[in-house]
Amino acid sequence: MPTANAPWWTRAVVYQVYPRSFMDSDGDGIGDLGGVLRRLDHLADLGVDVLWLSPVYPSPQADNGYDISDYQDVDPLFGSLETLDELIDQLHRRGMKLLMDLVVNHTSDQHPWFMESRSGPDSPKRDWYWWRGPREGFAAGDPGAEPTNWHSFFSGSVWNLDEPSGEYYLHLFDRRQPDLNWENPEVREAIYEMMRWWLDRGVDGFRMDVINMISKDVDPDGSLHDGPPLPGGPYGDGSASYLCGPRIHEFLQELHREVFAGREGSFLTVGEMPGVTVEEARLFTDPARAEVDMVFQFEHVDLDHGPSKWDPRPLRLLDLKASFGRWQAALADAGWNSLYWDNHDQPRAVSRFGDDSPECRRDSATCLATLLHLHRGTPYVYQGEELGMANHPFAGIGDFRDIESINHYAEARAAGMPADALLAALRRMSRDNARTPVQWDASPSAGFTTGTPWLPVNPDHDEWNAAAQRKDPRSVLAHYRRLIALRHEDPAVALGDFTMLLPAHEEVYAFTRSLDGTTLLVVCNLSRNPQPLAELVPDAVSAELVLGNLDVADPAVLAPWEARVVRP
Ligand code: ISL
Repeated sequence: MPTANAPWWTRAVVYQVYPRSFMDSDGDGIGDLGGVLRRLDHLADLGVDVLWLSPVYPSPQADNGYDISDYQDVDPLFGSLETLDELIDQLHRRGMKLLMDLVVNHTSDQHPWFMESRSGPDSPKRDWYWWRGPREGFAAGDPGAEPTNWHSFFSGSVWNLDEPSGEYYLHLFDRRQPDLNWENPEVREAIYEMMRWWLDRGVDGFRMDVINMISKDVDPDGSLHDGPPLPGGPYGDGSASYLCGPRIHEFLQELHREVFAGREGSFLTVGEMPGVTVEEARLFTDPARAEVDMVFQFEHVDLDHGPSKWDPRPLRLLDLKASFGRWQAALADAGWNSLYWDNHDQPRAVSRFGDDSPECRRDSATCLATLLHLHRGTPYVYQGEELGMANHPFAGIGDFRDIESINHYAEARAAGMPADALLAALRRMSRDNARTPVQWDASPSAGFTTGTPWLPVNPDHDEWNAAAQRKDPRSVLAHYRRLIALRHEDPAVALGDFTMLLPAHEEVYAFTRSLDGTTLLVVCNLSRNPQPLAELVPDAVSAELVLGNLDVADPAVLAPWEARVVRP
């Protein structure tokens, strides 16, 4: 990425709103667009540039809106198209942009496209989805008759039998989320038309849900193939057939051409890409190829568990350094990184990678933030992360609402896994940790709603809330504000070259960012142990402090969870 003429989003910070849990304006216990409008000053005060809005479209809410039944409207649960227009307008007045969530790998099974497709094998939209007969030698409905052995992200088979036609349809996620068939050009054109409609309405870009799954590896005769068997069950791993499939680059280039080419404006596209490799990411984000501006990759959030996310393990800092270091290097001269710890699918970073004990919570949250925001790439802040919100103390399985958690528990219990072990994994890894209401103040419902919140507020909100932090210059919130301002002020934060230091140190994460002869040195102590900075990075000791998360007690020692950005 050349420094001159670098796109606007290299200097931007994106804030993700998960509307259901952000702010409720009508007392039904579910956040809504009216609530987002009421809290825009929080975003402006933080200094973020872009709001990414998780889905607000009409939806049966099987997966909290990631199951869309109408792409061109707003669910009454959240407001109306008029409220959304008001949001676009209010954001633009404050100099912010709006990124819509684009979920086009699949629709809801209640989308008119799917209802038409399901009406029978002769439907003109039959081929808009993936319909297949039972496996050869099997009758529809027989155990093992599914066309392939792939396991769904949300448990069970990816195939659901439609009794009347005796055919199965594909759903990589829940059975209420059938996959669209991007091989069909009519499907692609319908999607591009819908995207152009949103841009005409004034939105500034899209976060593209599981966009690297839209191209499936299908034979010319329509066959799809089994994947290698997964341990402990009848299913296989189909990912080789749907992650970055054969036509993915072609589809994204076509999308870019059909939707953005020749359009006036400054847009942002970010593709969510589970399982994407750094080599592929470089291709996706090379501006010369005109596919997407950046991708969400998952390598760093996959480091603290085994092959399944439900098998959590402690993060080893060396693994994190190796991973981030590789992504920084590989996208240094072409392509661009997105930077995140948290989103609506991930447990809270302070509980997961930091230390949410009372002594370390504030310092580890601000240390992690400093580490991430000083990398080269565009940082994403997930609602509540800027307050140091932590995982929720879920008591039992009845407290969880997420389809992924609930399905996994049922499947694993049926396979004989003990309830205690399952609950322990859910408490650490469930997506519901990210989805408890934002903690605005210390009142009983944390200022989120006047009704009963759809997911309980974290009991720690009496201490950890925005109102308290706004008044406190040492708060996590104040620290995020400073980090975001620093990116806006200092071009080296946005565009400087990245060099990893101390790659083999197990507790200190250190690196430099250099641009046009100026250098920033970043040192972060990701542990409870004081670190001899004078020995480790002598240059950092007497350097000018640009930003730090603690009052420096001893310049030669990096205190537990201390982070410093200095100019040597
Ligand atoms: O959350 C995950 C970790 O277990 C992933 O498997 C997640 O489902 C994957 O990252 C895709 O996420 C996106 O698509 C899903 C939706 O449920 C997620 O909320 C969304 O971010 C299906 O639309």
